[in-house]
Amino acid sequence: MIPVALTIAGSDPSGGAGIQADLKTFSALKVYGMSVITALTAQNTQGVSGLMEAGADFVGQQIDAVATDIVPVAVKTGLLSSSAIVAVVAAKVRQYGLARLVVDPVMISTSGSRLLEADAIEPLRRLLLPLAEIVTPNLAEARALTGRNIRTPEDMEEAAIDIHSFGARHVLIKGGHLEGNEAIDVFFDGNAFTRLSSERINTNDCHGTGCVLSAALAAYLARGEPVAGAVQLAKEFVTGAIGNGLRLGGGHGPCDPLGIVER
Ligand code: PXL
Repeated sequence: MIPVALTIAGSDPSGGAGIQADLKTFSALKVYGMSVITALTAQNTQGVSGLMEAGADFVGQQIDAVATDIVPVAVKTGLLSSSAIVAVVAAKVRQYGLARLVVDPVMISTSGSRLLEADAIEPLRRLLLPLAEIVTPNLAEARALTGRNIRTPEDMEEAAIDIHSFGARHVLIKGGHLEGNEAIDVFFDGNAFTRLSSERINTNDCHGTGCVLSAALAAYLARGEPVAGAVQLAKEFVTGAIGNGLRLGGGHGPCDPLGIVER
């Protein structure tokens, strides 16, 4: 049986991030992908020019349709847009007992557009993080979730303890935006920290990196990997996707989850 994963996220018509990046990643990892769409964005490599939300009830209806027919082994959430969508996603995850939940707490696009309303951060922390097997904030998202200033890997560890205390069972804080030659991520399982380090790849073509990482995590969890192993494999996968960045468009080209040697 093919493993099945579900992404609950927004559409990026330029194909680099969001639902499109997630489905490419699932396919590259030989996982059957399903997609519940929370919002349409109008965007390209240069920025987001519009966002149109699906009604929260209709997001719930999409989840009902898939979860009552093909039960996903792992689920990821990406762009959720509003507190009403956060609330319905959390309620449906509970209703269907969807385990192996990866929460990518998407807040602001690389180009600076708000993708989660400010008043949805608190519901995301209170309703969704307690259901998460793992949550994958970048530095700005970890700051927004904890109120901490984060400048060093030690600060990232302090923030990971806070985020774990909100109920997420594992925390992966992505340090790609830290200064320095290395990209250091901090993984916390509630007991111990692991630092995952990779050489910084000098590229502007990294649109969709966060989406690909969280989708790869969901794919490896769907394939039955334990969380710590899935984190290592997903980090390798996204590093490959960034190394494969495509020089497309006039802004940040997409990273490419396809064409990576499969493990
Ligand atoms: O990477 C965050 C993200 C998630 N989902 C959608 C996006 C973006 C960033 O642009 O467009 C749809």
